Formats: sequence, structure tokens, C-alpha cells
Amino acid sequence: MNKGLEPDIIQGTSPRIILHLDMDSFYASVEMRERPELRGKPVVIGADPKQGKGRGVVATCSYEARAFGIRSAMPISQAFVLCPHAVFLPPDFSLYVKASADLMAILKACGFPLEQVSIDEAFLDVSQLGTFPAATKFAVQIKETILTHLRLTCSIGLAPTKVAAKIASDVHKPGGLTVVEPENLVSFLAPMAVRKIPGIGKKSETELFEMGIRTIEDLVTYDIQVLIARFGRSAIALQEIASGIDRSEVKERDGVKSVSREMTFAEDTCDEQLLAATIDALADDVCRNLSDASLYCRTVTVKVRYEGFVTQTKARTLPHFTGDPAIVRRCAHSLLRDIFDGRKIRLLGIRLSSFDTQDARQMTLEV
Ligand code: TTP
Ligand code: CA
Repeated sequence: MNKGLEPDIIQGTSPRIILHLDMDSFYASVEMRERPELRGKPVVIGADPKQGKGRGVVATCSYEARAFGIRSAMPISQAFVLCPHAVFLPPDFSLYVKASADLMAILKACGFPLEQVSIDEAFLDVSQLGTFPAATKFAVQIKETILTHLRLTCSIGLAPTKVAAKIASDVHKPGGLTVVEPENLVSFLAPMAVRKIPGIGKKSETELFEMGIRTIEDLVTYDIQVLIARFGRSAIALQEIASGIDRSEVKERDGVKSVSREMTFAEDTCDEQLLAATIDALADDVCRNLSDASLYCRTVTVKVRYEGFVTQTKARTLPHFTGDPAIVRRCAHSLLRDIFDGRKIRLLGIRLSSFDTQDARQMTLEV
């Protein structure tokens, strides 16, 4: 499929063609593939709902479940209220890792620069195909290949930049293919909510709203000096991205960015012994994941969710790479001490990142 570089691309005069692929309701779709009797049903992957008394969260759910208003990261108890007859399943992480590896192998075999960004998401730089119609044909083929070989559906965005390709893949989910040719780039981005820009989270979104900035177009036309005063120099890059200028390249890397494990307590707690024992168990678990993937990490992050869902994280980068549970435990205890303010805790989590080899996928699992 790889056609070799066209001369004008070497000189950098042709627009780039970036493909972003994202699997549809990934964990739920893999479960539905394994159990055909679940097809067409609302399926929720996550913590045990315990007849509405469960305390964990939703990892993801099928589009049928989304019709009831269920979403990722929602408390499982709320999901149960919205759709008590849904099929609730615990995550089978090894199944998803295997499906992800199969997917990435298919993408890699296409021969284009590939950047895996999460367990079910990747960019391909398909500029070598030369034109958007040729890239569109390729995108249709890749969707068919994934459906035939993996029996899973995905959504694809094609655009001249990574940010636009990522936004585009989300436009017609599930099963969508959205093409943004260079001449449509600015008008495509303009009406989108600022939150669609990767890196703009809830906090920045709220700040931007307060300034009257709701859409990407609002951001483009906003006085840059005021933006810089509020957000610092990063406002320049933000306004550029909003204007369709995004030079970031598809970085060839497949691999894990982080390994994490979280635990929701049966009852909110500030029992220090229980918190310490939980940190130990989580540290041991993530280190086991790390060792399974033959990785060493340098950054340890502790996540604390207090009663009322207020969540805080704190990270520390170690002087050396490690896979030693004792070191991770020590670091995590110290981070917890730094952020714990005495309020009752609902959830604790540990994430390990900054790996010295990048050879697996992002892993998050809540128990
Ligand atoms: P996403 O790609 O964000 O979601 P999705 O594939 O389930 O659905 P969509 O069709 O909207 O893309 O995440 C990929 C997987 O990561 C998801 O299937 C489950 C997991 N995940 C969590 O465990 N917790 C979360 O909060 C999110 C957002 C995802
Ligand atoms: Ca997805």
C-alpha cells in the first residue's frame, strides 16, 4: 500500500494527509464480539452496579446504552438508575489488550508512519498517498479490513493536521468516515466546541467560557494579548491550532504511555491503615502489570478522589527507572501524604509512566 514519496511532498509543498482511527465503544464492542447474544443490547463495562449501590464507575458502554444517557466515567450507580436492565460486565482487560495488539498489527502492516495514542486509537501519516480521494479510498479499505479480520468497527478522520483528524474521527461515530480537505479546514474547525481541542479539559473550558469563548472560531478571533495574559505563552499555540495551524507530526511509536490501577472503597474512608494497605496493593498490582509488559518506569502518580468526586493527582519523577514494588510503594505513600487533607476518600489510584521501553498499551483498570 505504501507508494513512496512524491517529489512535491519531499519539498513540503503538498498538504499533509493525517488519518486518525478510533475504535467504537471499544471494550463493549470486544465483549459483544465474543458474546453475540449481547448484540443490539445496552452493555455497560465497569464496576459491579450492585443493584444501584455499586460505587465504581463506567469504563465504557455500547451505543445502545448511550441512548439511555450512560457515559464513560459516570458512577455505575447512576448508570444503573438510567438503565437497570442493561447488561453490566466487569472489564476483561487481557481481552482488550489482545484486540488492541491485533488492531495495531493491521495498522502497522500498512507501512505508513504510525503513532498509537491509546489502547484503541492511532494516527497514520498517509501523505504518501498524494491526494485526499486516494486517502479516502484507503480509509474505506482499512475499515473493511478491521471489520473482516477483527469483527469490530471504527471511526476515521482524515485531515491536513493531527488535531483536525482527531476531531473529525469523532464527528460521525460509530462507524464514521469524515474527510476534511485543506480548503475546508478552517470552516470545519470554526463551529466546534473549544473542548474538542485535545488538551483543553474541563478547567480550561470553564475559564474560556467565562471569557465568552465557546467555539474554536471564538478562540481564533479573540485578542491574543488577553489570551496570553490569562494562559501564558501557550495561548499562541492554542490560537494557531484553532486557526488550523498544527505542525505536530505523527511520531512513530507504538506503546504504552501509562499503566494504572484504581480502587473505589465500599465506603468513603479516611482510615489511614486502610489507605496505606490499599496503596500497597495498588503499587504491587501496577508493578505486576509493568513486569508483564517488560517495562520500567520513572514517574509515579497518585490519584485521590474525595467524597463528592473532587479529584486530585500528584506525580513524582524518580531519579532512576524502576519496576521495584517497594520503591513504588514508598513513593506512592509519600505522594498520598502530600495530598491527603483529612477528608474522606472515595477512590485511590496509582499510575506509572515515563517508560524506558515502549512496548505495550495504555492500561487503566478500576476494581
Ligand atoms: P474511548 O475511545 O474514549 O471510548 P470508546 O472506545 O469506549 O467509545 P467511542 O466509540 O466513543 O470511542 O476509550 C477507549 C476505551 O478506554 C474504552 O472502551 C474503555 C476505556 N476507558 C475507560 O476505561 N475509562 C474512561 O473513562 C474512558 C473514556 C475510556
Ligand atoms: Ca474509541
